[in-house]
Amino acid sequence: MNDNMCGDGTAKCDTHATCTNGHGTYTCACVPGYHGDGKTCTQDNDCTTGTYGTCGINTACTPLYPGIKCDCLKGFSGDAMLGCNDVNECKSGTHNCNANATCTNTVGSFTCKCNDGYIGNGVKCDGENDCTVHNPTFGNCGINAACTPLYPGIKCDCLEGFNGDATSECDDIDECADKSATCHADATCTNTMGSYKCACKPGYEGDGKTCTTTDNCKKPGTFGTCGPNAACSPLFPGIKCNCLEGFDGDATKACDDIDECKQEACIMY
Ligand SMILES: [Ca+2]
Ligand SMILES: [Ca+2]
Repeated sequence: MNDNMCGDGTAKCDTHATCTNGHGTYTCACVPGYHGDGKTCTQDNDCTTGTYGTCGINTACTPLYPGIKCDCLKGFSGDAMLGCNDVNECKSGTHNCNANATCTNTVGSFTCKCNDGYIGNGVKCDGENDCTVHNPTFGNCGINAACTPLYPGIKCDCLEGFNGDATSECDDIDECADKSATCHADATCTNTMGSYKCACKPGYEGDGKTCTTTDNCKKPGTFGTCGPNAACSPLFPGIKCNCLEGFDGDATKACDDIDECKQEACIMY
């Protein structure tokens, strides 16, 4: 008969239990602060056992093993052991309602509602858009003008390409006349409502802001150049070189003066 099962390692008690020998047997018992059958012991949760008292209303209990910790729930304050009361966020100023909203206290929280004339979720409240809502106080912007809401009020600006009194009417700017147009020197400018158009003059090509000649004789290097004393005629593509009157030779290189006196025709005169 083994009378020392606790001492020889045969007994299987929990590490948080005491072992007691018997005749050919043993018993396990959980130590204070733990509960169970002795083979398995679980630590007591003092929030549920009440060994260390209980927290008050509107609180949260945290077991400390041993002991408890009491905290007021969010939105409540006071002595957590005795109980916590609702915080009136509207009165304490801890609310986050918009300046143009009304705060209403609730148990554990609060609500925000935008005041009349404002739109939003209470935390963010925008004034009514006086550009879209017809407001006799602020009126409307004029013709060819853009409206910007100011909450409250409106701001009127002439559209791009227009100027004048934005509250009544903005007129088209004649960019060609006032020289603000950026057409190329070899382009013509045409005024339009709110803008202007540039078009390259005949003999030029491009978008009007940039124009290049279509005369191949005026594009040095592209098709070569005619020599001295030669005339250039544009071809499409290319160029043609001809010696000027009174000159001859290779017009693409150089034309030389014809010495008429050395010619037979001269002798006749
Ligand atoms: Ca509250
Ligand atoms: Ca214009």
